Amino acid sequence: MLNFYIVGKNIVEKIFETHKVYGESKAGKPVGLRVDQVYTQDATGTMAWLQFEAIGVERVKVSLAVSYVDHNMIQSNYMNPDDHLFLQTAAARYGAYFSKPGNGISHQVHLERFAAPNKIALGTDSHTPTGGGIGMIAIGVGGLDAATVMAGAPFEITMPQVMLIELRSRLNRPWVTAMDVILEILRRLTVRGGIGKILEYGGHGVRDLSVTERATITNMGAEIGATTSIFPSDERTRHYLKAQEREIDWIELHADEDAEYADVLEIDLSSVEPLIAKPHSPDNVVPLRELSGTKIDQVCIGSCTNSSYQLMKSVASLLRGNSVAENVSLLINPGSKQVYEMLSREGLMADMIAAGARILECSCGPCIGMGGSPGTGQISVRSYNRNFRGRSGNKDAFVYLASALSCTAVAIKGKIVDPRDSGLHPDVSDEPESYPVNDNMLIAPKEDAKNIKVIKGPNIKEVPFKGLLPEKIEAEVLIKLGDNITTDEIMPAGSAVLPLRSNIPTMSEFVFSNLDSTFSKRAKEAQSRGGGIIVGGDNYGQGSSREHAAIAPMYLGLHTVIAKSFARIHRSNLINFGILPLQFSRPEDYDRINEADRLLLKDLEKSLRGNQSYTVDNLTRNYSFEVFSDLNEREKKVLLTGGLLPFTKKSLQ
Ligand code: MIC
Ligand code: SF4
Repeated sequence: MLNFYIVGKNIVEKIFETHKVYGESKAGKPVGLRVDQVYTQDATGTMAWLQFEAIGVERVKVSLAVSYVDHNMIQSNYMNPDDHLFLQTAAARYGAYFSKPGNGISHQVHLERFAAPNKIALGTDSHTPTGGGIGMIAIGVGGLDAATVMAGAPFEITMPQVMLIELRSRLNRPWVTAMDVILEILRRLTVRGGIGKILEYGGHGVRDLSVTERATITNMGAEIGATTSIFPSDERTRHYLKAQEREIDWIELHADEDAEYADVLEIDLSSVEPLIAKPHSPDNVVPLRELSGTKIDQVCIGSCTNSSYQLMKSVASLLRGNSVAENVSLLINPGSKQVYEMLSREGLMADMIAAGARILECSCGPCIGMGGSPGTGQISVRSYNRNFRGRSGNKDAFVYLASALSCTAVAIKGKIVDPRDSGLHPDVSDEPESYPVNDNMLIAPKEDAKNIKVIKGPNIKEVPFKGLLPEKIEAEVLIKLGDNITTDEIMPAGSAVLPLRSNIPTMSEFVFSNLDSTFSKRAKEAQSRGGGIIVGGDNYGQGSSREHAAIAPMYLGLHTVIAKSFARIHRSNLINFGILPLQFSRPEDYDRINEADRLLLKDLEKSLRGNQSYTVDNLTRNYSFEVFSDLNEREKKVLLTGGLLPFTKKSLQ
């Protein structure tokens, strides 16, 4: 007799199964997925939409596409407003919603207005997993990946392992928040602990968290290196969607009782305490009390991680009747127009202003160095998600990350304090019964759009491409780097560089500029001698999804990156732009290479089609070593076709 034993499914498997176009949703196997929603933000979106245009289809083919403007908001010359107009006209022409500058940070607005359980969304930003708070698989990708999916291709991913984060008990409110939970997980798993994984939340503790609190946790799963994070969809999810007048989008979604997971991490919510991440990495986490007494200069509250109405209301309650300390500058960027409007109507904004806060528009702002940079040697405590050196716009500043409530207490006291000993008492409220829904800054796609002209300002240049994979590479090691190099280090952001996102030739001058100001000059010189190679450690390219960190070095003549391991999005971006990501077969060989060594790799196509092992001759030091690539069949084809754009054009023909 046949004995059928059907194993229960976790949430990730359930969603992947209903969206599978080809392949297997088994860890390590490539799987092609039908995507329901794609969204872009302006800093990565100009490239994405230029690439969409280059693919040459008439209209986006996914059910929902949204183009947000939230990063490049400072209009100190023509560049950013020109980009905004390009994005608005491209959205109108190709069938996407356009979220006007001022409507809010993409992830917050998307959660409010579009995210829904059981859907799959891609976003051209690493914090797209924010949507996991509502029970959606939401994955951050590079612009070209998003463009190809909008043009009708499935999204292919190597199926990650699913790790259960089992939440028990309840938070010790008022001072312990969702931000402390994710900092605790970062402390335990580090910035590499989530690589190749999706974090699925479960356990009774889930009920203690509202949707926006869950979204704080899934948002910052990006810092763990996870592909995405997801919560179940339950009555609290229904409540949130109902309050957003979208109850129709609700469906219940839970893991089966006997679902299986590759790994389990238990978190007892009641034992989490107020935490803080020290410079210059989000996993450098300690209890806040350990830093008590440290004098600070700036506090920033908001960002896509912590700017829900529920949270901002508690922040306002702390500020009511208090003053920001003399030595502190407090900046607040509400996450969306909806949140901003609610705070204003209820007088909560007045409490913030009266206390001495500087209110910024609804945008990323200081989080990405778009204004609000701290001064030299200054300490800034932020409710944001990243504190990489230099990201604030000043590499000589020290950025700490803590919850919005801890940030507020610290701003009032002028120094780091354990908020539980601050003598302050925040009001803790639940999510409201209804949100004011006013989508007047969200422009719906036009029906008859064929004659709409896409307007490109003079700063918008064509996207460069690499061309076919050469038979051999003989090139120079331009730079040798350590572990966890961020895309902020490869291609810095900030108010000077961000407006160049549509202009690779000019932007490429800034590659690695915070680490080595001679890099772009040296790379250009090396071009006449065969081009360049980058040598990296573990987790090369962590952080932002910006494909500029691949395109700009490529423009400067980069052929390959040899690293100990790669972060997911950056690895895909390299492949998409025809750059071969190679890994040391023996990590010790990393130690033997030096900057300026000349390396030779032969028979690239043969090795790539064969066992993906390559011999590298170090011509300067006269020895050889082995490296490998771990490309799946599609990635091999992409590289052999000269990158994802020509590959997609060919496959859509
Ligand atoms: C970031 O937080 O680093 C950014 C800026 O939002 C990036 C996107 C970008 O570089 O444009 C991200 O998270 O992907
Ligand atoms: Fe914007 Fe900062 Fe969020 Fe990135 S992390 S989307 S820069 S608010």
